[in-house]
Amino acid sequence: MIKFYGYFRSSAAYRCRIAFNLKKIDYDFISIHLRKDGGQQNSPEYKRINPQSLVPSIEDNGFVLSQSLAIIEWLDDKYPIPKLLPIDINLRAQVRAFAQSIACEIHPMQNLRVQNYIKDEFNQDDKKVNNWLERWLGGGLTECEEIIKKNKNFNFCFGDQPTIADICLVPQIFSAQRFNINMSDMPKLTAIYNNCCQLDAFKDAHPSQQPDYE
Ligand SMILES: N[C@@H](CCC(=O)N[C@@H](CS)C(=O)NCC(=O)O)C(=O)O
Repeated sequence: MIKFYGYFRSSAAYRCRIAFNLKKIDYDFISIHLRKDGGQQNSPEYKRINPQSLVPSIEDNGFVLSQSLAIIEWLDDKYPIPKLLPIDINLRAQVRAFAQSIACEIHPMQNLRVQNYIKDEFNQDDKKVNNWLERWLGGGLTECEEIIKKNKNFNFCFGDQPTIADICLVPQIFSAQRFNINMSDMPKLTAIYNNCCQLDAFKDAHPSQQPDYE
């Protein structure tokens, strides 16, 4: 069985959980607590799995992989049904671009180690960190709303089936809610989020449903 290293609140791990669930693949979960013991992601044992000290990672018969989007595409190649990327090459590229807008532009700005660095190295208080999150999470999601506004009124970001775009969107909105980002001017993203949350694969991947939830 695939070993999956994650943490309930990690939005990158949340993406992989949704992909596992959509494809109905069981995995062996190994909890890496991001705050306990100085952050278990920094332990020498875990660094052997992921030298970047980030979750998620997977291990499958000696094959080790990190980076949630790489993991999801690997799962999609290995277990092709249901497809998480459209067949049409233009649409496929747009789905990847949207997923990367979240995973490469928005998400890194909220990372625990980035927030800690702002606080510890630049002596900023929680209010300043919240301003930072409002700028980068709120601003980034506003840009995503503009991208999705150009599409037809689909149930999901790029059609009537969830793709890696939705897989990235839902955990990002979960984080936005956690950091009190105002999304009242993002009706399209909110509607898609609500549609996704009706599906068992998304419900069961929610942080509150994980064995390490606290
Ligand atoms: N680009 C990476 C991001 C991974 C990432 O940032 N993981 C966060 C949790 S969501 C983490 O492990 N943070 C640990 C830390 O900040 O010390 C991916 O998509 O897998």
